[in-house]
Amino acid sequence: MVQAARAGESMDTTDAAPVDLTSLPRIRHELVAPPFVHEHEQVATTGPRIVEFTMDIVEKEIQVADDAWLQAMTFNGSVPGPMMVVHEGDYVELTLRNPPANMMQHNIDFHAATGALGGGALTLINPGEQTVLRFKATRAGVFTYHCAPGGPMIPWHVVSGMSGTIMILPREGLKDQHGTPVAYDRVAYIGENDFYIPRNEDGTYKRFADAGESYPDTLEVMRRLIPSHVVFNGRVGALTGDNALTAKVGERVLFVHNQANRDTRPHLIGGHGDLVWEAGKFHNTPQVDLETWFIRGGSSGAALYKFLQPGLYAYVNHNLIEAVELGATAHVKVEGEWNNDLMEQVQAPTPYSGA
Ligand SMILES: [Cu+2]
Repeated sequence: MVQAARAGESMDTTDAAPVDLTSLPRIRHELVAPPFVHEHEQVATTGPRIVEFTMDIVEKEIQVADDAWLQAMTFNGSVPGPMMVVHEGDYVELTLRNPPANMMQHNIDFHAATGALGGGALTLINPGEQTVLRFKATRAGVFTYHCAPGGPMIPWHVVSGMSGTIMILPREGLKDQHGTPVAYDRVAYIGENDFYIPRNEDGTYKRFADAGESYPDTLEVMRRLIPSHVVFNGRVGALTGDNALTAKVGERVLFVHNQANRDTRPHLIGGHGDLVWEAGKFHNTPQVDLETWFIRGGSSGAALYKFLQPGLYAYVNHNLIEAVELGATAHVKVEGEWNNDLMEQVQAPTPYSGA
């Protein structure tokens, strides 16, 4: 069954001329689970470095909603996979490990990388194997990475949770539409997933013993292109209520939004995108004052917003059916002083006084 999953193309690069990077300093970052991001500099204070990361692939069941479970496949145990942050000109050196307890082959396709299917052709590993891929971060922006082990395994692994974002910052940091440097106070890393969970005849969601058992029924739902769930960070409510994101009035939050499979349209209710790199690539002039922005399936985008009012904000996919009925809603709890100049309730509701 799944062990026999068709492999992607692999590639032999052993005849290529060696490259000597021994003079470059190395730094290692431990990855942290979303919506958070490992510590990093926005403006690089050093020259290019080799930046080391390690990720374990974890196949496990996750709960997607109160009544729905998914035999998920994950980078490092989280959906989305953790965000890596480097600077343009750095080298990313990833140790990718497929623990023996897993059932399937996996790999990683970095949209930020050049050649060999984004690294996918050089990283295909069986359970019980690990590999090291190095690529040069030559383009600045937020980019999707995802598993792509070949054939029908590609969409299945992606809609089972295997995607994430790498952020490659310009060495001089971000710039606004005039070319003036801008910074952020925090990153909110949101991975949106469309899930296709099969139902029983009575309408309840099917629960499976393992991913292999779930595959035939899941494929049938996938081929109808109607997701059962569209969620942020792996689960309905992963970023609402007690799990809400937080900020203070005056703080600038960089919302990084990843969707590896399907188009989406983030909107911050009551706020805006001050600077939006809709396609996620930082050497393009950011758009200003956006109400809603578009993330193409298979990409990450970034929007910077400075919160100006306190309160509870909803950050949604503004297909509101997907936001409210299918789950694509996050909350941001913002503390600070209300500004009556920006908005004031001039009269609280009173009985209707018309004829
Ligand atoms: Cu995979």
